[in-house]
Amino acid sequence: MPYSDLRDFIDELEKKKELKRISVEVDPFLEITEFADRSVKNNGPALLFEKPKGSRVPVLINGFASMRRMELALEVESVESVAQRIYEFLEMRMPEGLIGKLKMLPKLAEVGAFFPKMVSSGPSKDIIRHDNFSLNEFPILHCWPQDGGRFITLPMVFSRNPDTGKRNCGCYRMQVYDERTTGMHWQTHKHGAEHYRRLLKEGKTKEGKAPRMDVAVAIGSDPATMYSAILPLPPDLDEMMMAGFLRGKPVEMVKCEMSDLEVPANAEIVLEGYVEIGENRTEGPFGDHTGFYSLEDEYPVFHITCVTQRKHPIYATTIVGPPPMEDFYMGKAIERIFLPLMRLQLPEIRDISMPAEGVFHNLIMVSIRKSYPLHARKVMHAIWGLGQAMFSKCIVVVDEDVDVQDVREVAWKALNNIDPERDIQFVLGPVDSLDHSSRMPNYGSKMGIDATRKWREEGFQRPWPDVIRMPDEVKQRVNQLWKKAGLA
Ligand SMILES: Cc1cc2nc3c(=O)[nH]c(=O)nc-3n(C[C@H](O)[C@H](O)[C@H](O)COP(=O)(O)O)c2cc1C
Ligand SMILES: [Mn+2]
Repeated sequence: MPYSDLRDFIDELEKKKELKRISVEVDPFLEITEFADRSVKNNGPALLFEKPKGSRVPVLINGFASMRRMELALEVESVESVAQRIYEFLEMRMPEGLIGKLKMLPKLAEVGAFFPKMVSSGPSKDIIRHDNFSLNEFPILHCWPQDGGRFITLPMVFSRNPDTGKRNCGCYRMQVYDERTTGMHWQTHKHGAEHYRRLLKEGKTKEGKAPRMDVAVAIGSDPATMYSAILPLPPDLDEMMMAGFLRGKPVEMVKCEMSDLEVPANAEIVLEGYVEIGENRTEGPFGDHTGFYSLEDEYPVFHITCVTQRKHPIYATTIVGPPPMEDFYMGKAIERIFLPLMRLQLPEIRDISMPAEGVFHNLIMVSIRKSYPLHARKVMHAIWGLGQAMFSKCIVVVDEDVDVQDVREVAWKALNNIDPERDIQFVLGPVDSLDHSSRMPNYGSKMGIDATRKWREEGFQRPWPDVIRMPDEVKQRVNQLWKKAGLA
């Protein structure tokens, strides 16, 4: 049964002993971060702070912060099975003949069953406030000492593409400026930023006013719906449809009070408002998922005009910081879920891995079935052209016999296999907005390392040695002798 909302998920986490209620008073100013950081680094449970200092609203953190909790969130035994389901869908081509087509019908009906469904109301409308609301009521974290303020860290930010009318939902952090104003940290490559740019291009309205972009922010929902906000989907592909696919049931949406946007009916808290086109304000610094503070920068401003919420809402949040944090597990699940999609374009890919220390964009290790000269270079360039994988600062390509989930094996084999001057490819291109080393924001270089075995057709004339391995029969003989020798 799909989770009906956040509290349903919390109940399940509690049943599975994956959640700890914290009844002592803890301060959202730094203290909750320290709790969450220690817990995730010690494989601890999700935490529900019942008495955050200064607020009556409880705080959920680390709900996704282990592979087990990711599996519970997505209601699967292993996240690989999500990948398998996606793969089966993508494999689905119109078969020949009437019988074949008829057999397809149930699958197609299933596709229809994922589309979000409009409902007239829901718990997110329990309380509707056009005035007398304040962000100060909520236990919004001040995460790290040098942060520019308090940040909403796990929002689902809804907007519409002004040209196609298609919905987008992305997770972009929001710095609290005052009781009704926040930052809107959609980085330049993200879909929210693209919607904004399109409106910016339109310029002033007929009345000579700056156009406003309607934005609605939902905080806390069932876990698959929350998770869909971070998925790197193509533009105009509705995250709510993906959420419906993940949970196996349509997401129920309600219309906003102030705009024609829609938000999940089961949301805990909804902030409705607008972004004034052309208005920017300094955002940051913020202790980021790179483990460093991201620098101050100019970002749009979100003005809240209405708050709708449950009677007793729960505030869902996360922290990022030195890895591994909760977002590592969310990202690891993306790695697993998106591999079959990547393989659809690049069937030569066997596996990929983004170790925690690489904070996603800094390092991706790829094993391929190499079939032609410079094949590894082709794979690098393809990855640099593939959605948010464009940010990959360092791509290491190895042969298919290398297990990329084992960083030590990759380091050992790759370092042996490379002649650096020959095998390293530098390119210029867009880089992650969080990269503090690039010469300019969003502009920098990337490195691909071809660590595959080199071929004659690639100009390599020397023999290539084998990896050392003991034959199995010798191992078995020694197994016997080992005991006889008294080595237990
Ligand atoms: C905890 C967390 C916080 C994030 N914060 C931001 C952020 O502040 N700005 C941003 O552009 N992306 C942020 N992301 C990444 C985006 O959510 C992700 O790139 C997503 O695919 C964006 O959606 P979009 O492709 O519809 O734009 C964050 C991800 C996580 C897991
Ligand atoms: Mn999107």
